[in-house]
Amino acid sequence: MTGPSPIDGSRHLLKSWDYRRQCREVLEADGALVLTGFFTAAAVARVVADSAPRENEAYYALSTHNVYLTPLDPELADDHPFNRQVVSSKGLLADDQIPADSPLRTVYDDLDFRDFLCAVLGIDEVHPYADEFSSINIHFASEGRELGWHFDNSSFAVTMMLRTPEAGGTFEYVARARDADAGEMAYDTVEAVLDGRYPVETLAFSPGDLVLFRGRNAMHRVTPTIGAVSRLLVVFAYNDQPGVALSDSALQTFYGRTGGPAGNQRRATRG
Ligand SMILES: O=C(O)CCC(=O)C(=O)O
Repeated sequence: MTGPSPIDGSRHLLKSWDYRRQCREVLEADGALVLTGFFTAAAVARVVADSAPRENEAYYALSTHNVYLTPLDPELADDHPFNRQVVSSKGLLADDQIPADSPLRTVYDDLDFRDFLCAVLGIDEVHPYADEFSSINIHFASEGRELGWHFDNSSFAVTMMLRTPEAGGTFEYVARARDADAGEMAYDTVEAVLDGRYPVETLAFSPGDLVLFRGRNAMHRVTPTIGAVSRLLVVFAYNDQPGVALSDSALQTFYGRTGGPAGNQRRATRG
């Protein structure tokens, strides 16, 4: 893309170590960071104009899963928190469906943006996925569609709201529901959340806002869209190591198709 940057650099000083430190402190304290007005209004309008008419090309994956995004355990009862099923009915456009000149690519590839992410997330490097589907995705949720409660497999998520619905489409979460690195499953919390007995927080964000979120320990969902306007959101997915691609079975699950020859790519899971 040519022309003005899609990032509002006057509000978000990506190269400033002070700004990076402030952002990192918020992310560490809250498990979530919302950078208001990160994407310019012109860039949001352009991406919505490019993608909204293509909602009918979105892929809708199989819609039930457990909160851990794993296969079920037949040794456990169907109503055990590990096996409880939730519905995810959003659709998506994969990276290979996003135009080469999209402002989303300008942001995704921007080295200052990547350095900023590393500094805020406390990691050394971020790299694109080595498969052709996973790096940038656009999620669509038309009326009644939702994303069920889950923990992510990846340690961080980077998203940007493109369009909010008339109502619903609310991001709800339970921060620090578990410590995944310590092997915690948090069955009591998971059960209470699924039963609606646990207090949950909501994260408010608007078109153009960038969200950094630690979803491996925070259980989260997006409530069903209400009204005729579909919710549109971008996911920028990175790896902290180069050359990592999703496995063919994960690609089949998330995108309904697999890529070309795997070559010597490293394969990973995601969610
Ligand atoms: O739609 C959103 O706001 C968040 C998406 C999300 O949590 C996910 O893809 O795991």
